[in-house]
Amino acid sequence: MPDANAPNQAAREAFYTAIEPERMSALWSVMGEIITPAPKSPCVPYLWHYELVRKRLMEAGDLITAKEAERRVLVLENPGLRGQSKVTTSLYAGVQLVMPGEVAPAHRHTQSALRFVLEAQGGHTTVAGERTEMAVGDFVITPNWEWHDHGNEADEPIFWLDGLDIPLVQFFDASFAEGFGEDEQPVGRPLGDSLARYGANMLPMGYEKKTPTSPIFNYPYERSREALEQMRRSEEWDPCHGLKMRYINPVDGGWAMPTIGACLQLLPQGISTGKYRCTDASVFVPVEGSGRTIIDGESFSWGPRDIFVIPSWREVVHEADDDAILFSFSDRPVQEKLGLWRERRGNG
Ligand code: 1HN
Repeated sequence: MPDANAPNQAAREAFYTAIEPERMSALWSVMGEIITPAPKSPCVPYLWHYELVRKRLMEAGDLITAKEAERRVLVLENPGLRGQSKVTTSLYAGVQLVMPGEVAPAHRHTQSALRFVLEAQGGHTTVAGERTEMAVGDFVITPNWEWHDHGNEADEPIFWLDGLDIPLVQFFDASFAEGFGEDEQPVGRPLGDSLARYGANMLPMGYEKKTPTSPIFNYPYERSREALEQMRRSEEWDPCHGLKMRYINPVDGGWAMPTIGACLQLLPQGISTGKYRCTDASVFVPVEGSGRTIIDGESFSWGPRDIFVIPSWREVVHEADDDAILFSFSDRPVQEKLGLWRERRGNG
């Protein structure tokens, strides 16, 4: 930071004023703000209680149909990023409601989406000609530029969390979108086709990787939960994460989506995790259990379906009152590809 009491300070100020209309500025007066010694984000920690989000969504259900809204979603906007429709600097989150009998019409866009199902008695999404039924805890992917529509033929409303890479696509000025022209796209494959083809630790002979996104588009909760239950028997807990698994693309073992990394973790009853920080801001959704997460000393108590955000490089401790299962997502795949991702355990 240059000395504000320098003998020629007035001349310096005059110089800055002179070059401003010439669209130049002095790096030395802004360098400390743009190259920080550690991440310094306007994104802040926050928690949305599911009960409140659900109540507001039901009110929205009386005000507008899914078809009229195109997507009936309440955006979860980070209080530090107001007016930007962002939950973190790089990601978007919202909660979507589809009422019985409704359809959210088919469209496609260059933003990739994930769904994490919060409440469902039925309901489906169709992606690229294949339909999948949605059950609580399922992790469902809509790859970029694939047609997708949602429907609910059950008697109860369906709610899910949407996570999209909207701010990343915006950053690159690479947004394209179009409607299909009909409410629903034709279904050309049987239910469960992708999971059978790609989710059984086998690949069809001659399979060639053509896209960066996993060919599995519904990772059923039942299976992921069972994996964690089986693993816990070995009692090899990570001090900072309990038991944490990442959803993978079975074609290459990488993340299931190129821009968003998703994980499911088990925190055993009574755990208080070791201090941890990392450069990827994350959105967390507890599925089972209750506890609290302490972010830079501030405690956020959570139960099933609450949604909270941890910004980059904040010190985090999780405490579970009973066995807890947490889903989370972040931009970690992007940071890893760019060689930016870092973590730190313990103090520091
Ligand atoms: C979208 O297409 C969905 O398909 C949800 O359900 C949320 C937010 C912004 C832009 C597109 C969906 C969205 C979205």
